[in-house]
Amino acid sequence: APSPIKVFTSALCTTMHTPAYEFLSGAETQYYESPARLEAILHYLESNPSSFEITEHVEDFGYAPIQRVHRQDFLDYLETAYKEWILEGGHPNGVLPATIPHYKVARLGRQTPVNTLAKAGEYCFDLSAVITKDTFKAAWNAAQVTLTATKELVRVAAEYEQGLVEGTGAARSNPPGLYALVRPPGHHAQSDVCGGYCFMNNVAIATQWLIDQPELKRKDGGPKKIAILDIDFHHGNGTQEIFYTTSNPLYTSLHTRDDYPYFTGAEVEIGEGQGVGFNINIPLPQSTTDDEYVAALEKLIQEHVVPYDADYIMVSLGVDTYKDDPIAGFLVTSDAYPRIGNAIRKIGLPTLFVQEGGYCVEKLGVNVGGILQGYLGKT
Ligand code: OKP
Ligand code: ZN
Repeated sequence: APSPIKVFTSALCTTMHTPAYEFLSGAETQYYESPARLEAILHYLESNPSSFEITEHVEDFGYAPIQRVHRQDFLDYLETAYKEWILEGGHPNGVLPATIPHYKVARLGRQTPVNTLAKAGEYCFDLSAVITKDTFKAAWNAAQVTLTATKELVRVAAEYEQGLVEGTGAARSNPPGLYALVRPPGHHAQSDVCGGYCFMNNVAIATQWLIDQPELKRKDGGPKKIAILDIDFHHGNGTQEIFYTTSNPLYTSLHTRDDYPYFTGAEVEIGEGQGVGFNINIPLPQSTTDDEYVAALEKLIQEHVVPYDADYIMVSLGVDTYKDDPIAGFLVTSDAYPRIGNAIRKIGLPTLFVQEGGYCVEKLGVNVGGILQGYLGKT
């Protein structure tokens, strides 16, 4: 039988970064990326103790792994923006831009942003990434929780490999699974711009950390290879950008072709330089059903993820594919999630699931839980 999934989270994920509102279609609405999301998932996991082992133990990996992925000027901005905003008379809900350097304007000439509002526009691409007094700390915490889970991934993966060699441990059909239950999410955060509720790219930071570990090597002496599977409804423009010119990791994404973030996620975005062929976008129509989604995922896995021959799988886990998601959603029902988890299990590699989106709070537990249970082979 598979071991329970180790879940890494922290109380700070629910107490920090709580903007009161955002703007959707010009209207002031509740902030959908809320602590209630995390609480709902945690509640589901706690009521299924045979499948999940929850820990709030968080190690401090410091600043270096974050600096490997994000530019220092951007990080400094995230850390200081709110204080400066308030000093300049900004609204206490948090920092939001008023003017964003649209490319048609920016090509007329670029100036180094010094003004508070100019910086808000320079470092943010939409109106959903509200910076509050503790947003930097919240994003930092989410990254550290994800890194803690990643360190454990290395340990269980080594155990699993040993088991396979000796034929005594888990069979190929029961690869170990871990889950970082974090917020704010990360996959829209690029190296130097926040947006889409994301400030620091948790999956990118953890992936780069794995690649950077000097003692973690493949048989050929090269760094471990990671395949990222982004199953959030939205395209992960941040993760794509961060790894666009490298062949490790492989970035793969299934996402809406018709919705946010609109300007990225096309199939023709295949990577650049060394990265050509290592960025795989599969845009899907709004009408995508359970069967169509699972078929697209299985095809992506067979054609791209398996041939890549990775050592670890990182899943950007969003369940905003769900049909009743208030800001997103295909026609996907709760029945699809265990099937999705099962398809990922069949890759047969140690996998870290990292929480991204999903906003239908009432169904978040059963939907996220469905993927994880499916990964455990419980369908
Ligand atoms: C973050 B994640 C769409 C409104 C878009 C921002 C959405 C960010 C999604 N109607 N607002 O990928 O779940
Ligand atoms: Zn999303």
